[in-house]
Amino acid sequence: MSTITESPATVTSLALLDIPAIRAQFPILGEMIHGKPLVYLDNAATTQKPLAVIEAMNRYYLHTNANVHRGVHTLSQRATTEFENARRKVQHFINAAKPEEVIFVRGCTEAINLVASSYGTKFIKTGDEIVISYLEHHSNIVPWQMLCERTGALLKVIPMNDAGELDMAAYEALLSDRTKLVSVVHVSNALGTINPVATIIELAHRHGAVVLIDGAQAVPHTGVDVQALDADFYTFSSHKMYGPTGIGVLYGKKALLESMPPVQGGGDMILSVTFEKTTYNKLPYKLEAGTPAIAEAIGLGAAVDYLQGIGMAAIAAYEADLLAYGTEVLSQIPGVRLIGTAKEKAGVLSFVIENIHPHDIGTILDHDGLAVRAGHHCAQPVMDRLKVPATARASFAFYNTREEIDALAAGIRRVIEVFG
Ligand code: C6P
Repeated sequence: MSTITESPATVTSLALLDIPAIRAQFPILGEMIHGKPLVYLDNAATTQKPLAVIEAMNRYYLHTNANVHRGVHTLSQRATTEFENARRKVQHFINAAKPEEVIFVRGCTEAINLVASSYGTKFIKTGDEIVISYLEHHSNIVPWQMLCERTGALLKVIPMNDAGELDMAAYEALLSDRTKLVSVVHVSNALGTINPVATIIELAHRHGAVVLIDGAQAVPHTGVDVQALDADFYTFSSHKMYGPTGIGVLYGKKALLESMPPVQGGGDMILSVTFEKTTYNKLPYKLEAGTPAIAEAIGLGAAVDYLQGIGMAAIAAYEADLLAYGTEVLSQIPGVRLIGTAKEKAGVLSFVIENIHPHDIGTILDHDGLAVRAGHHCAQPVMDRLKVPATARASFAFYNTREEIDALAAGIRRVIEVFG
């Protein structure tokens, strides 16, 4: 088995994380799968949850459960305080200027759809242009196609090279005064490419376009500062950042969110209702109709605390080491081809093996306790562009280890043996 010579920087970053102690915080990592220890390498699909998150949600249901923003009784006030504290935790985590710039939604998909349905329907007109990229997840393609169908706007796509990097010259050439909105992924889920989002935003702003960044795969792995980026909208899901499913975040600059009409009407989003006229509540409630996901918001807040306790810089450095090690180890296996070789990458290794379908790779690896994802990863245009029907994908979290990458490599060698 190969090893990589460690640079002093790598050794320092590895020393920063106490991996056995971290792993002990994730009880599920002790599961046996088909009699083998679980090696969980499907973190881009969803991450596992630490005890801190599970216990925060349990505590809420055991001691606090009540509806928020509605009751004068003690439990309701407690629930409201914890819910709004979670919003503030998220605000500070991404450095939003104000808590009301954090809108709780069901997940990244709902956040993008909310911007397309609300902002898009109000401000995008026939002949306007929306720019996305080849690297997008379907949730950052389809809502814009639906908006274009409704409005007669045009969808333009930033091309990418064979390594999975966006063609920035082509991007600049696409921008014009017709460009009203740019929506680009921060980190590709299918390939791991880290896009130069600060530059993408700056160039779009020169043309007066508003920019949404899909941060689903960025927020769990690197520090994100929405003000430094000058992002207009930034979206992500709790379940990919060690929090529960069922909740995610739409960050938006206050002035933009204020300009947006609600797309759902109901409780909590109103100030007053008569049969003649309804007046809407202030932000963030205007865009959060109905009882929110209260326990989930509290769980997300606990995930933010947990991540900040470890430190995003240490997490990014440790995962960069895992990626470098994994890239080297998998590159040495004859017949394995890595898909997505951008210079700037996060912890994703997509690969194919000659003459073996990725679903077969995934199934055989599962027999060894190795959880990877196989398929098009909800990014079919990426697969089409790189001329592969699907890939197998290992995606890392800070609880993964070099030993687990060695286990993946051994599993891949067995797959190749089985298929002769
Ligand atoms: N990617 C993956 O295995 P939701 O489903 O709303 O939580 O997240 C959607 C989404 C949006 N953007 C990006 C970049 C994503 O990676 C995802 C979800 C998962 O890659 C499930 S398809």
